[in-house]
Amino acid sequence: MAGILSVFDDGSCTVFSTTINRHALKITDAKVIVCNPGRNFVTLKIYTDQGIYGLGDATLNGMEMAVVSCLENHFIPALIGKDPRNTEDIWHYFYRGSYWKRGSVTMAAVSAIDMALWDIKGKMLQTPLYNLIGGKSRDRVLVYAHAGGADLNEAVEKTGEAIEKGFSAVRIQCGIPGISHTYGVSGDRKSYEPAQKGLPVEQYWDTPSYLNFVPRLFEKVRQVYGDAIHLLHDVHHRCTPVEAARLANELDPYHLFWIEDPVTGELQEGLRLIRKHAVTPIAIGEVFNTVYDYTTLVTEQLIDYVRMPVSHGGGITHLLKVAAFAGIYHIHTGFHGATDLSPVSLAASLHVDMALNNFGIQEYMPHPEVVNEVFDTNYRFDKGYLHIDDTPGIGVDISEEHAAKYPFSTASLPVNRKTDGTLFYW
Ligand code: EZ4
Ligand code: CO
Repeated sequence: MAGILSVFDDGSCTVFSTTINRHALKITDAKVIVCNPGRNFVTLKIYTDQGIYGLGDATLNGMEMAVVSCLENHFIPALIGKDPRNTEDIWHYFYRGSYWKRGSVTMAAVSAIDMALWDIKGKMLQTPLYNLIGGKSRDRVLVYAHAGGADLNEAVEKTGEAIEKGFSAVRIQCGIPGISHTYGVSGDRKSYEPAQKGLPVEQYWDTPSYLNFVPRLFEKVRQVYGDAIHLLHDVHHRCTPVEAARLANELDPYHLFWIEDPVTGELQEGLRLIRKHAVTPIAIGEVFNTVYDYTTLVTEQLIDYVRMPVSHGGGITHLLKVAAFAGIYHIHTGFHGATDLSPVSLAASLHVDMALNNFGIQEYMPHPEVVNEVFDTNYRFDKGYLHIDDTPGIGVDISEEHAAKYPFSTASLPVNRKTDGTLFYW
């Protein structure tokens, strides 16, 4: 049995060689570790008086230092002395208790705290996180890969490479004739990383060219790879409701697993028009941070998948509530999993994916090898699925020594303009 060797009269017990007093546990300190093994990551480490620490991912792509400041100057001082086992109360302390609530920066900080506390809870009880939130609802987690091509042929080729690697679900993005940069396509054939060093680069966009091209892309991919493979596509917030309705309708024949962010997430009512014209499933929420961003989308059944990630949507505590709310309306999960979510986030998502009945799919963009020098992970890919082991807590550790070799370097997401110069959504 994992760990607990003896329990004493005063309630303390011995776990391996550490003696834990179960009647008292206090947060003694917390620190923020910022590193850049190929890209920036912000990791919160919370220490307790029992020698156990927990990790949370606080990375907000291109806005890292805003979250660091929120944690260091405002949240960490208020955490010291609290009992880390009270995850619900501490969540409400930082969410409900803050007059200035919601927003990406604050919620990334709340999320990191919550993740680290659940990590501590699991380590203390010597059990993987999924056992604390419902146990295993499945053996393995279906994931989707990214395939991005500069043109149609390359997109088809990259889709084939993902299938070769064992993926049964592939998100396809493709360069559009007449547009110089397209979301999801890497210029140098390396793995796609949208944040670039320094200030935001400006890119150009043309919706009519995009709308004409995308149905042809999926027609071609279906011809080449057949019906069995799950196909996904990210519109990345770039259509108006009527444009999105046209796109979703024209994609109906190719039976996509989903289209993502067909309109900007803040326009919840915009989804009504899409639903009137198409049955292509819809996923939304990678930029959301509370359940309140979802109320119309869920109660009117305007979407099929919730994408809000554990690292931006209030951590485990809040994500479980969002998933339960979605589940009542037969909506599934498809959590965000781009490379700007650290291995701590990916592992935390996998625990939630394992435990939920209404799990749908998990995004999986493998981190480059250098990231594994800094983070010690507990998941592995096999034949289209991720498997997570039974390491207690979230199960990912960080090497501060290796992290220190890769100092922070400012990077920003692009800014997008229409071809005539009008500022647009990226
Ligand atoms: O652009 O995570 O579905 N995935 C995405 C991502 C986002 C980045 C932004 O930091 O849309 O690639
Ligand atoms: Co997306």
